[in-house]
Amino acid sequence: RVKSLPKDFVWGGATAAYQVEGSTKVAGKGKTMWDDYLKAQGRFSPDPASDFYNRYPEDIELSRKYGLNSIRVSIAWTRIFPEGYGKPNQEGVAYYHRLFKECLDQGLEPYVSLHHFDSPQTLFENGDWLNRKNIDYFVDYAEFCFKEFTEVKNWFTINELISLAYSQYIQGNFPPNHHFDVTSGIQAQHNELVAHARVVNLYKKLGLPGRIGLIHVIQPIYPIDDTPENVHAAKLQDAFMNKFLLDGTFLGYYSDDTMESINEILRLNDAHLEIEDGDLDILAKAAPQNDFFGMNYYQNQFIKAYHGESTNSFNGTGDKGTSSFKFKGVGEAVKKEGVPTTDWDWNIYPEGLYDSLKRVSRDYPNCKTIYITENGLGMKEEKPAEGEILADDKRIDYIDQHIEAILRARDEGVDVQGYFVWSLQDQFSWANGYNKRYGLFFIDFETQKRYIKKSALWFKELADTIK
Ligand code: BGP
Repeated sequence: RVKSLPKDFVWGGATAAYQVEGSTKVAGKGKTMWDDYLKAQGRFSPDPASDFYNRYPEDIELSRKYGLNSIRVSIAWTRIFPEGYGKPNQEGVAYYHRLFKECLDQGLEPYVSLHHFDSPQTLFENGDWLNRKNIDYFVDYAEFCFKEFTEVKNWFTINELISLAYSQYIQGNFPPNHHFDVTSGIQAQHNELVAHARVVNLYKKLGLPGRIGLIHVIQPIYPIDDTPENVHAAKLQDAFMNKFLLDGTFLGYYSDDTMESINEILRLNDAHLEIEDGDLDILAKAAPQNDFFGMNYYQNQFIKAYHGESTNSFNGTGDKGTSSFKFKGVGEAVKKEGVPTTDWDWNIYPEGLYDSLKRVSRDYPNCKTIYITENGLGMKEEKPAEGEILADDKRIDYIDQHIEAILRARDEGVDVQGYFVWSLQDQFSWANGYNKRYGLFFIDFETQKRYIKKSALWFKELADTIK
């Protein structure tokens, strides 16, 4: 369907340190909140993941060969500061210098996140983002990185603030596994926004020559029908999943309309939010200073009103029909006829991406340039025979439909400048392990051998149309 890409389009693959690097116990690295948790859970290990710590030259070479001009990576906070603060670990610092050099030497522009779900264990134990002291440590870590890694010109502070807060405290499938702990869920969102804003303000104060932004996953919420009850439920769910964070980031305050919904949710769930003196000044100062916005998009949600007790079950195995979500006083996620779903019950709905791009550019003038920083299809896939190419036509179709939606929004004036597929190569998935694959390149996790998927060839064909 999509025939060509715009001039100078950023065309990349995305990774995250903990999901690709492996080598979690080497070279002075400290533990993240996942190490002991995954061990105790006993389902899957973060080692060796994609062994990117050792094999990055190979993956970067593949990226170049298949036409990518950019790559999204994250720095593991615990490779730089094993305990989250204190003395920097020189081996970790040296590793990222080597990685960035390799990217640049191969003609790939690195887009670098400072935090991608991998809080240091020490800070996790003292409250993670719920402890305001950890915001200070994050700002210090960011400052160190800005001054050290001057070869990086494109920074993201935090990846998917909502997914982290939601998975930790609402859905309960990330450590510490709280379910519908609404106070923590909203407080973590706010505190992470303050952390982001402080880092943006610092970056601008330092007058550094690069660009900075953050990454939100947008999950557009639609009422299942137009009854007032369901329309209201969708409005509440949207405030919790999207609008609270978008307002905080790009307006620099939470609008009355947003707070009306948030307060209704808090009331119904005996929860509260604390905004400290000065927080809103920090947000207001940062809002116009974001250079760009990284939007991740996978799926939308259809919502119906729900008044019973909150319950949910998370589909971590890829068995269709096993996920459910019911949020007291807010809503219940339901499926809509005619909308296909993945094996993990995620709706396939490219129109949601188009709608989200239009919405963000219409409602948030401070949101200037947008990059789609993640989008892709998770599947179970078998290793191809030697010399054969894995035919992932479903993934190509998924990406194709979503690029089409992006280009349509762009034609209508939304400033989208690039696309990073999730994911570059197959990786370790936080709550699904190794059987949910997203990559352009298949990895046999036992031998670490890379195999080409058809989507990589398709990516290359489109890459060749970028002038
Ligand atoms: C996003 C994360 C990624 C990645 C992706 C796919 O929320 O930023 O780190 O994991 O989702 O999610 P999953 O692995 O659960 O399918």
